[in-house]
Amino acid sequence: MTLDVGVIGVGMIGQDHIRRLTHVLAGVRVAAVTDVDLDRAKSVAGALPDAQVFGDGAELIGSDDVDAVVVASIGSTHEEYVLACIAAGKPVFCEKPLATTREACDRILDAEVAAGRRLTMVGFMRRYDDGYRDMREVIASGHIGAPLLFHSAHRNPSVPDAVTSAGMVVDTCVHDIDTARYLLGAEVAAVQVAKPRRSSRAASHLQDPLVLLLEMSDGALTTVEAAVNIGYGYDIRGEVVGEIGTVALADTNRIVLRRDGGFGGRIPADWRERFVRAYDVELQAWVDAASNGRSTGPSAWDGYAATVVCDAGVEALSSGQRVPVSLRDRPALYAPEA
Ligand code: NAD
Ligand code: ISE
Repeated sequence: MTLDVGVIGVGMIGQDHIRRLTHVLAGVRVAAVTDVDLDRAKSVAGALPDAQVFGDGAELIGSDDVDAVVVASIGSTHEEYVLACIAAGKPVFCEKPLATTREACDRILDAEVAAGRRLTMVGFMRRYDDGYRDMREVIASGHIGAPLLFHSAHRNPSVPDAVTSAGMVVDTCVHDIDTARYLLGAEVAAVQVAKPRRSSRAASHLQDPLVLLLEMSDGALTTVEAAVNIGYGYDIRGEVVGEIGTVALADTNRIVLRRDGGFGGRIPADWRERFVRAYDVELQAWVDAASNGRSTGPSAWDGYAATVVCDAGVEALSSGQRVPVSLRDRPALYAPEA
């Protein structure tokens, strides 16, 4: 069986996901696309074997020619599309964030709980990265003892001027927040933000770099360094310190080059390159589950928890205070997968 997928939002990641759905993954094809920029949607569809262009997301979701939906439009539009997919009973893969406010995420949780089944998967692709998966396995095996600290560094080479300091928290650190929950198996209980000396490469309105301190519900601590004008490449680092050992992401190179009295390797240019395999594995898992009428992976609950922590992070950034995080009770629908 081939899963007919409709893609809403055909910007950078929408086009990258269309490429993998069309040329890399099995059991799926892109049957429909839409974008508020209809010319862009038409041009993307023109390069596909047989994709319809819909005038808007609601039409695409309602079409009998669409079995399942990828939402890759800007974050503020996600709630509307995810709720429409749940109402239509269609599996939806929603790029992060699940939604941009706690209230919007609440509405999505309420809708899924009322539907009585999970339909939403959130695009936290790091959970499908071999390195993070191995780290999690090591932690779970007890090899390093109880985890005490997680240090995460999230460095982007540069960002457009439109990016704000709050945006660095909700758009960039959201991945590290989810990774902390995934690796440590605990929720975030409180957030503080430290503001180091600013990079001279950053726009004048930007607190770059910034450091989040996340207090986890079991007492462990996470530090998140976000830097978005680091210049030298897209660099993702992570290390968990346990009672008797540590486990860290290794450098991702396959080769080491030696010449001119030095040695080195390549640093990825951006998230597409660094996480290319993780995105492939993530979307294949979604396709396989959706084809069997199931959902899998990061759930609406994970999306909700990350957004609530981001809200607290933004408050801590502006107030300079420690901000406690309070989550609603987790519905039984979102009990961790066995
Ligand atoms: P982008 O700006 O390149 O593309 C967004 C697209 O959405 C544009 O084509 C825009 O016209 C379209 N759009 C805007 N409003 C719309 C609407 N109401 N209906 C339909 N389409 C609409 O942005 P991007 O970098 O591709 O990011 C898209 C989403 O993916 C964001 O939520 C972002 O956070 C997420 N993202 C995730 C990762 C990751 O690593 N998982 C990486 C990049 C982006
Ligand atoms: C982008 O939206 C992503 O999700 C990338 O994974 C992240 O590294 C980048 O900072 C964000 O802008």
